[in-house]
Amino acid sequence: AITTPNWLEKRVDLSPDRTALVFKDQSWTFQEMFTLVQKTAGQMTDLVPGDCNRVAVLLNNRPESVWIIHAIQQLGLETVFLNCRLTANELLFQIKDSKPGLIIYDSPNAHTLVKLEPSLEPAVVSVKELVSRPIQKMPYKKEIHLDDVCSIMYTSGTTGNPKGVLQTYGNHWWSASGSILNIGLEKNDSWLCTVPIYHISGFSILMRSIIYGLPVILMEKFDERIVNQLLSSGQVTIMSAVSAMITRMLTAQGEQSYHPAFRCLLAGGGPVPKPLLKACKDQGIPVFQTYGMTETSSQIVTLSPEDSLTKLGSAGKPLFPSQLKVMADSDQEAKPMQEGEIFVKGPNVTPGYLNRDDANRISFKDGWFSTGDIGYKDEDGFVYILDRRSDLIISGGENIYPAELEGVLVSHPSVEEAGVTGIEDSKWGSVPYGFVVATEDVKEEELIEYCRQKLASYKVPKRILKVAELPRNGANKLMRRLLKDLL
Ligand code: S0N
Ligand code: AMP
Ligand code: MG
Ligand code: MG
Ligand code: MG
Repeated sequence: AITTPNWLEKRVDLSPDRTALVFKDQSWTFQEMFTLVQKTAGQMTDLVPGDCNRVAVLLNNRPESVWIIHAIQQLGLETVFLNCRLTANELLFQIKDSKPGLIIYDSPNAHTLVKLEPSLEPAVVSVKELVSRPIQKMPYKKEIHLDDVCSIMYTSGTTGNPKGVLQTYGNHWWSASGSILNIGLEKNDSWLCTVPIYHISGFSILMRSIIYGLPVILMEKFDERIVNQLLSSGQVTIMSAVSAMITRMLTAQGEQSYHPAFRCLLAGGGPVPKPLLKACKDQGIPVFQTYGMTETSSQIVTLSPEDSLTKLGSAGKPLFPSQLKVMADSDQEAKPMQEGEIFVKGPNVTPGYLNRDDANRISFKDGWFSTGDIGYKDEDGFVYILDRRSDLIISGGENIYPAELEGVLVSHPSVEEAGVTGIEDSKWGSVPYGFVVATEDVKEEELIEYCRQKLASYKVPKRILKVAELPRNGANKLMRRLLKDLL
């Protein structure tokens, strides 16, 4: 395995006085950050049992969260990122599956942890408790092996339990390299992070910051007015966003243009509608569509600056040195303009899922990762993403799996059968609607409330409609795509 020096230490050696992080009106240099990270590591080290190499975090986008995530890396441990929007029940499986030796949470997420704690084995510590603990001498990592796992993020499948995606240091290194070889690095660059750090969209910004020596402007909560101020002030040059954010930014901004220093709006995490891209283009906003996923440690295909105007609608070409192919069927590559399933290969692609031999066998074919997404390449090799093969619903950048919601609906005593599908939505892109065959006169509100008890609120169906029967094929399989016709 390739060995490199400890990345944060290396960064501090190269550019100690550059700004590493900005949060509201506070900022920290890489040297200041390193001091806080080492202190945090010293406060954490004796909490993690010696036979355990993982720490799970349930943390909002805050400065202390950044120190903690780097401290975990300094100790040579793996970080399991827990999605702060999930309910305690939804998180339980991920914790049991990844078996962390310690869970760290911050005050905005205490309400979830309180419900979890009785059923948890690992030690749990709040950020408040952690920062007042004594500082121990700690065995920090002098070197990093690129094959070592750095982070684990859970993603669900069409059926079955969520899967922990392993992201190695090498995956992050190559992802950061591919990104910068495309958009370049300029002296005044800074990257706005208002996407959650528990998603790879956000965490990848923290890793790029260390690798490039670039300041991150961190926001705890997305607020289009504050974002627009930052983009108009010249303080931010690059931003990662999902469509739902961009729509809100445009609405709040009106005709006003952003500062010319703002040079890259990376738009991904789900479909980026062409009218939205067009609106950005018309306002002179430098939008770059990107296609990437947890399994590729963020972007794997991104439009390049020179093609951003001529290839509007395309996600671009695979970043250096990654590859992408479209398969028309299991052994036939698609011709230009012909759609098929997208496969990717490259050093930023995950080595696999945690504890999931079956899923790993199915997902990888001759070193190519099967994404489950449908798309095509045009005659010039530009990639267009059309759809998911599976029934995944992406709402505002969060994934929703119909099968999970159907399971919850059917568990209600009045519901006999349930089908869930995504319905187009101007705010979120797509939102789940439920269709149920119900035995008695149960009210829609009651079923929605029932879902609220069990599911993260972004997953709760916007409508739950009673129908006489669900569309099924000859084999009695639910035809989710026909559910729309029942509206
Ligand atoms: C869009 C966001 C900011 C909306 O959240 P907001 O406004 O903060 O809402 P809250 O105040 O928390 O809640 C209010 C009500 O809204 C509901 N709600 C919140 N989010 C959603 C949602 N997504 N869908 C539906 N409803 C939502 C709440 O539930 C609440 O409802 P009630 O009142 O009923 O309780 C927020 O959703 C957000 O941050 N989204 C982005 C998430 C994200 O980053 N996803 C990307 C995941 N994918 C990847 O990481 C791979 C791609 C990638 O890396 C990438 C992506 C983009 C750009 C670049 C890259 C890259 O490759 O580098
Ligand atoms: P996640 O599963 O949260 O890692 O998000 C990755 C998924 O988001 C991909 O597998 C795609 O289905 C979807 N996605 C990401 N980028 C795009 C894009 N530019 N256009 C359409 N879908 C996208
Ligand atoms: Mg919130
Ligand atoms: Mg997701
Ligand atoms: Mg039932």
